[in-house]
Amino acid sequence: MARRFLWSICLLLGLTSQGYAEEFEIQAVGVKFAPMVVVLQPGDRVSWTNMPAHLIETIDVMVPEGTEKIKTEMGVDVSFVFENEGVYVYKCTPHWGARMGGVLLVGNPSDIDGIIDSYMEEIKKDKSLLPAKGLLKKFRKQLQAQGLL
Ligand SMILES: [Cu+2]
Repeated sequence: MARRFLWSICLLLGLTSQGYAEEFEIQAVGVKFAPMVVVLQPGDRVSWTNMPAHLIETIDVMVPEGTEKIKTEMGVDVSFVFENEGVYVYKCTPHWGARMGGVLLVGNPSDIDGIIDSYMEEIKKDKSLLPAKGLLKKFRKQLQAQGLL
């Protein structure tokens, strides 16, 4: 009887934690996104606020395979749910020269280090991606600090 009771509790907890999606907010502050790095789980939502002169555009070669492109209109607060596990790099296109962008880690993809390395390789092939270098370096450092790498 006691065992069955415990089992029901576990089942209940398992179900509720699975159905719970979190929400994260990123604010545009000057020509930076804060926080610049967000770690989330598949199904979680990310909102970008305080976007009067900004937009979000994912970088084609720096998102998980099969991910739909995001490109928002200038000056609009937006929010998206991320389902595909992996590392997403995005930019504010008009402020890309000032390195305005950010990185999302969704879920727990295998070989995060390898993903970062492959994105760094893309930068060597395409100079317009150069601002992503600093973002990826900070991303790697933060994951190391959090014990995720
Ligand atoms: Cu901007």
